[in-house]
Amino acid sequence: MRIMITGIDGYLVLPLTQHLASLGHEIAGVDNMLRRKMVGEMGSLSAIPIEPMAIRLQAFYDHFGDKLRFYQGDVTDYSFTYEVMREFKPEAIVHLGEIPSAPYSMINVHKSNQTMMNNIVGTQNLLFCMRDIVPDCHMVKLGTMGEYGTPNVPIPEGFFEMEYKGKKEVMPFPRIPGSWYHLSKVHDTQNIMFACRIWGLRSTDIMQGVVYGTRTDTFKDDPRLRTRLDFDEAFGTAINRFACQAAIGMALTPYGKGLQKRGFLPIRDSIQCLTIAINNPPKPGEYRVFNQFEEVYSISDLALKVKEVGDEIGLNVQINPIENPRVEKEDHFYEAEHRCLLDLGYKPTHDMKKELRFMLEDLLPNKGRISSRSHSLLPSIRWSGKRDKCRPL
Ligand code: USQ
Repeated sequence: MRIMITGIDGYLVLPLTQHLASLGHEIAGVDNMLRRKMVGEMGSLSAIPIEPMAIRLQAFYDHFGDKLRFYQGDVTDYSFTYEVMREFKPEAIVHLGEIPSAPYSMINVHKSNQTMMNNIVGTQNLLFCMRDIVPDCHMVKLGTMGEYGTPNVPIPEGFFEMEYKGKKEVMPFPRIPGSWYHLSKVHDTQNIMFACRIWGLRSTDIMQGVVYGTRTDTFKDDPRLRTRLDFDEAFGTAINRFACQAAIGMALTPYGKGLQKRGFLPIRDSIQCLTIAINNPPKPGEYRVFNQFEEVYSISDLALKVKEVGDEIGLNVQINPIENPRVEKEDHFYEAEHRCLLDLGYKPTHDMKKELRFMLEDLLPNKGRISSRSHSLLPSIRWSGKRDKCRPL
């Protein structure tokens, strides 16, 4: 299949691209190299050393042959996107080229606008190009479980049914997102749904939970193929940050009560799920939603798991809850349906401790890199708009 993938320099996308190439797909990889710049702006770097794009591409060719054409550019630039799609004519687009950070979008009006503009305009350009060039193409779009927020009722897979005067209507489940970033994904969702309804396009909108881990089966022991792992407060997810904190002997930082619950999945499962979505396209005109996560944990449970694994290898991990810089429910109901991918054959890994052990093995040799940016492990971006370091509770 001809698959266009946006964001191929990113954490999840690089190994996804490797995996799809190893299955024999032809790939157009797009990236504007923004992630490296933004993490730099946060005063941080990837805990796992990564290569410049030219070396990554060489390693790709060495292991996977000429399956990848790389296009450096920005999907918010309509002419660039149009040209790539006109030349490559994708049968599927996997759109992961968005700014993925809630804290980054909460820094100030500029970061909020940048996140909105980047995410919404990029998706719009792809939708218009699909309509005009490849109307039968399937867009697999990365949304987030955070679009739903944390309501006091179970979360279905995108839609729910309402009945009035004997007539049934299927409606999108309400979204109560927790940041400007999560809102940008809600807007994307609305726009994609509209494009499918009006133009007959087809799309799978993936509501993904928090991804973690440093390993997939695609790296082939070649360090040039490794993917990044961020730990700064904007681009590191809770569990990746906790693993980095454990590796350098810094106390783990659950925010507030730490009873916030989220759905989690290891990076290797995320790749498996996205591949399933690509291999099982919806019908023309269909917009569907998959909730993509493996297991639900509270943030405190996560911290305890990292401690357990760290202690087993002699790290003596401490946990010090700190002030919560975010405005969010700290203790709440959380139940979300996630059947679609399982029905299509997703086999969850079900071994968070094993993944955590791999992470610590990969992070310990990079202690120096993480320690050199340890300031970025303590949050200072508050949802109130103030910017000062959070204090221990
Ligand atoms: N948290 C801590 N301590 C930390 C970091 C985070 O307690 O050091 C808490 C946060 O307050 C939040 C939870 O952990 O309650 C999750 O935070 P996170 O930074 O791991 O994840 P989030 O901001 O929700 O965003 C991440 C990705 C985003 C993706 C989302 C999936 O950055 O791209 O969309 O996970 S979900 O969380 O399901 O919305």
